[in-house]
Amino acid sequence: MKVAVVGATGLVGSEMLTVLAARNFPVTELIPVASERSKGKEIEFKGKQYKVVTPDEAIALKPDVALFSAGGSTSLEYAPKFADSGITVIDNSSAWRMDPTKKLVVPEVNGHVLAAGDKIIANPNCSTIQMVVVLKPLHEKYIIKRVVVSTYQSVTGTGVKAVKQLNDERAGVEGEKAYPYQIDLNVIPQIDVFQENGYTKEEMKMIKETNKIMGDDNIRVTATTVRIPVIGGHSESVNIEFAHDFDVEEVRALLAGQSGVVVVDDPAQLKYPMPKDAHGKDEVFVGRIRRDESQPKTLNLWVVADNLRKGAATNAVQIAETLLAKGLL
Ligand code: A2P
Ligand code: 11C
Repeated sequence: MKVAVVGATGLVGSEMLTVLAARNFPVTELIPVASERSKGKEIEFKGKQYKVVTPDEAIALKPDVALFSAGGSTSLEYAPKFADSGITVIDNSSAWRMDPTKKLVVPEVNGHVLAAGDKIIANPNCSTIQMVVVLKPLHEKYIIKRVVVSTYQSVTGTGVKAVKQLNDERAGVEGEKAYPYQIDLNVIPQIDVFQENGYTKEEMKMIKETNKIMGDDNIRVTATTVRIPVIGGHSESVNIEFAHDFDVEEVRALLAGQSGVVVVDDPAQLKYPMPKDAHGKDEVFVGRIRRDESQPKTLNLWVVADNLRKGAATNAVQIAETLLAKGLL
């Protein structure tokens, strides 16, 4: 496979290169793509050096598949141009996710929807991905009525500038700000811009994308998304109300059997998922599995994943792997 990574010099793009190599995706030729600013820069992949090209140059090189993580406007402009040239695009931006003609895919949850003719496939938002992987086996068994989620999100979700802001603040150095407030020693209850209904765009993504990926608009979701001074992964407190009652041990077994999920749940040994441990891993970690004693048929969970891995790069590469396995690439 000739593989282009659009945004190869960015945080998610470079993680895509790591994941393509680590998972041994059959890359015969890599085409690293970034803006005009980075043209000619050398990128190493599996011990070989590749020169960064612009998106227009990449189209002319005719890759089989292009993984995009270069922001919404680059995707809006270039994904259709790539697709029109016969190149399959897997897009990590929010540009195409809610387009009814585009698939929004988490392979463990709805990989089956991928079909011939899908030329632009959307990769969901990081905080949505890690939640739906956990919801899937529970919905199949008990039918989810409502989800209340609160997130604790890593600064890596914002990009290089935010990681630098946190590091600068820790070092007492003045620098460029990615957030409207100090993030070190603080918590900011705003991720992305506010919408007319008082929710942030990140919160609305979690709501709408969950319904689309799960293929069920009857699941009611409400979210509060929060930025915390952490690098390494997003954490979520997830409260789930079911139509049918459950047994906690059975829930634990269902989650342990779900592909892509690792249960870390042993309060006696102080074992629970933390972003420090999830950092650099491809799986979603779940713990603090317990009944919500305030109302019937309701469960509490704590879900952690590396937002640059399963939340972005890993999921995109898994979509490519699924296409390949189905003979669609
Ligand atoms: P560049 O490094 O040349 O600016 P991050 O999300 O970490 O900020 O990274 C964004 C990525 O998207 C970078 O690789 C960046 O390349 C790339 N990018 C930004 N604008 C464009 C563009 N117009 N065309 C191609 N790549 C772009
Ligand atoms: C964050 N979830 O942590 C965001 C980053 O729609 O892909 C990813 C934004 C997106 O800030």
